[in-house]
Amino acid sequence: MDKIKQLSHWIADANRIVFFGGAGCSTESGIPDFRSGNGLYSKHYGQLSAETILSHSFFQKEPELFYDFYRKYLYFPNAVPNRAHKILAKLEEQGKLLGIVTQNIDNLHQEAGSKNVKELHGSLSRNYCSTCKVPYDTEDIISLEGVPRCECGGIIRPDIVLYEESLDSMVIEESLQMIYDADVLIVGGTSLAVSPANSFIRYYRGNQLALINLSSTPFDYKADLVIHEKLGDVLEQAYEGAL
Ligand code: CNA
Repeated sequence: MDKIKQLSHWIADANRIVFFGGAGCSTESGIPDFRSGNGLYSKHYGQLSAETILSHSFFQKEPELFYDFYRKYLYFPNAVPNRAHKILAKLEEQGKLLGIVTQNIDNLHQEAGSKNVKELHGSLSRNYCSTCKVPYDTEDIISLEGVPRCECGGIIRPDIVLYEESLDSMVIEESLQMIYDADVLIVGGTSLAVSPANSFIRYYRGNQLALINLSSTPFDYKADLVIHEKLGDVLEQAYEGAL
């Protein structure tokens, strides 16, 4: 059977779909991913790699450079949800999708209307003072020049998980439970190169794992259906076929 038709059948019969996604889910909204040809990892900032700049130790040592990078390459205030985000939100509203586990930090699933979103790597839409923990709106910090500082003098930081930092244990637990409970697991727009997030799909117990990604991943062999096409195209066609 045609792969997209197969996915349509799974979606039509499911009522506990879980979507596990990454940066490829938002490239169709104009936000670059990390590992595609023109992704952020192809950009070097002087001699520094994106991975270095987005690390805890670098943020502490060089907050000016971190914020310069953030403003140029991480924060996209005009990005809006694309077809993939919207279809996933509709599936949740229709009671077919349990929720989303995302590695993204762009808040686009929530902007599309998704309610149950587990953000493994945090979100750029939340910020807090690294000293006194007072929360700040992104609009407030983005309008400031240079390194945004709290009234207490501490540096304000986005509520994202930087390299060298650990994931929130509650978010991990809830994400794993959701994947464990899924009847259909759709993995989309992720290279599955980032640990520990990439190991989460091992908690899926079913036999309807669809992996939709432009390039191949180290976990393709675990999937029951592998589609190397654009996520928005695939979800749109599969959703329409399931109606
Ligand atoms: P990644 O390693 O950059 O992989 C993205 C994958 O998506 C690649 O394998 C691409 O082939 C694939 N891809 C790109 N566009 C599409 C598309 N339209 N349809 C299907 N596949 C596509 O990103 P991961 O999410 O796997 O890595 C995790 C990192 C990336 C997390 O820490 C994120 O915080 C981080 N990130 C997030 C964003 C965001 O929030 N939008 C942007 C850039 C990086």
